[in-house]
Amino acid sequence: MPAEPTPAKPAPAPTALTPGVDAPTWPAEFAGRYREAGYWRGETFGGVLRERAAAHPDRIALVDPAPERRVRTYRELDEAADRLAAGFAARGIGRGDRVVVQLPNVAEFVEVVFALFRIGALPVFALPAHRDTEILHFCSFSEAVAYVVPDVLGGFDHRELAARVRQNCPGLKEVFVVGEPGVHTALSEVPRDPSGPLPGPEPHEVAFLQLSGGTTGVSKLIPRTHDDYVYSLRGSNEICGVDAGTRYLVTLPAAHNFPMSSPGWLGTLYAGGTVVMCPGPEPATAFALIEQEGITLTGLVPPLALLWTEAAARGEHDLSSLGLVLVGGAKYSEQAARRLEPALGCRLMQVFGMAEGLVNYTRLDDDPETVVTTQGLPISPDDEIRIVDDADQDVPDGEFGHLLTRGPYTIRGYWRAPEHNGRSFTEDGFYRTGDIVRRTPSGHLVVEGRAKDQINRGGEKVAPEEIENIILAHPDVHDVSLVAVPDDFLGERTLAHVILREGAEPMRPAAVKAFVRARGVAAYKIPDLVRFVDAFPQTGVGKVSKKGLRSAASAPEQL
Ligand code: OOB
Repeated sequence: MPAEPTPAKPAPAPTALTPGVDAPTWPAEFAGRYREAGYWRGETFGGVLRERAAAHPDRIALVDPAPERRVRTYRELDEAADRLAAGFAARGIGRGDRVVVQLPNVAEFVEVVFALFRIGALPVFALPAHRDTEILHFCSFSEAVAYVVPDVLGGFDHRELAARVRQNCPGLKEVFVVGEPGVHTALSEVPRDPSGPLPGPEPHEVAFLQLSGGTTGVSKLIPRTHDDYVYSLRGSNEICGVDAGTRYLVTLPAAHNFPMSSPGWLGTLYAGGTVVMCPGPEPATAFALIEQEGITLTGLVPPLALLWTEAAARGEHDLSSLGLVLVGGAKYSEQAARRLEPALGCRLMQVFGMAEGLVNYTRLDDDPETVVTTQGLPISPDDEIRIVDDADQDVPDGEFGHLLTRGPYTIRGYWRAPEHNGRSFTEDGFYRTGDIVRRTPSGHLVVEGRAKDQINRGGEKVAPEEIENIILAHPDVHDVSLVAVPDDFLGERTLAHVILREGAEPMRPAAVKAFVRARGVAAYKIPDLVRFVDAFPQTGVGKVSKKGLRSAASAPEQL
């Protein structure tokens, strides 16, 4: 009998990435340990959706309530992801390619992201608030081949932004628009005929790039793998009791790590639950949806938790389906935390997480004092926590220090940033979080402050250097320093101290703000306050003393 011809092995899919170079990864010894412990199970996002669609095709995966209610079952979401993946592939998007996704909380967000996961292309998660400066940086630094935008959002035309970015970023071949495309391509026009199975990614590969809050001039990109992120979802689901009956409201921007994975919309889909997109976080919109959709779970930043607590007291909506609200992203004051459960009639859980990895939660069986006074325990028994002094020596138990961490879902380095990685990670791979914490006898972490040069404006992170560099470009500005000032609502606001050049005409604060706005940055980064000064306080070694500026700013006679 003639021998069967051996089928030709498919050629390995080309990938533009060099593992371990673009994205530093875990040493083999650690990866082996994490697999053996059952944290990394070889799942991919595309594969998970496929399995859920096979197991319960008709269950509702996704609800997009506005402008008219649209519903996707697991089967429909799975098929939509396949068709769009084929369409993207036909437009030349391949495995390892980067695609900047800047969409609000709409069903298309989830479809686009799963289509890219199926191809093995990497979404780069921009926030809807980002503007020219940030988007151009994400597109050029990640060498993105495509950019996905809404048409107009909150009166801002993202198609015009995309056209400007395209002019300055020749590698960007495609712009896909959800809605009216203008000069670009409508997402709905991307061909949807599946052309056969695509070579999907491997579980150890990078799945997407998240954004760091940033401490330097530009945001760093955070490479997360399927293996590590899926583990953080499973761990979060277990802690928060997420299951097929969970109805999660995506209140914060879907692109942020907190509503994505803590446990977020991805955790909810992993568990076979239902994700409901919230078009705006204000109580009027969100409360109506909680009532209509029987929402059981959501996540909020502290300023929103305050607003919700106050609004719930008015009793205009039935919020009784809500079982648990997570609050995190910035320090939640103990006084505010005490008021949430009685006002909303549900449980509170604090979450202290970071896009780089480590996530801590208070637990459902913690006593109520622990829930309102701490920021929780890590997800994993293999999350290693060190609390150290300025010389990297461990501080005695219970004392404050810098939080360092290493573990099965904390990155070992930023995307293409070897120099920065040298500063942000210890030689043995611990991430320097920049947070100052102490540990209680039960192991719960309490966030006491921050050593990193970052301002946390109610969960939205501002890197002072980024904004200082923009203001310095003003011809009349000699020097500038951006600091945080305490704020009852946001926790912190930004204050720019500006020294004008000799002989420059006096300037108004509004002119500085307008200058920053005109350079095209997210609105939350525009200084809240501007003060003109003749000189900055100096530290002992002649550096600008940000501490001096902060305390001068909070002195009552100066405000
Ligand atoms: C979350 O992620 P990022 O990457 O926007 O910001 C991380 C930083 C932390 O290093 C810390 O400085 C601050 O935000 N932070 C908190 C906090 N949660 C985050 N500071 C005090 N108390 C908290 N509860 O913000 C994030 C990611 C996943 C889940 C939740 C939040």
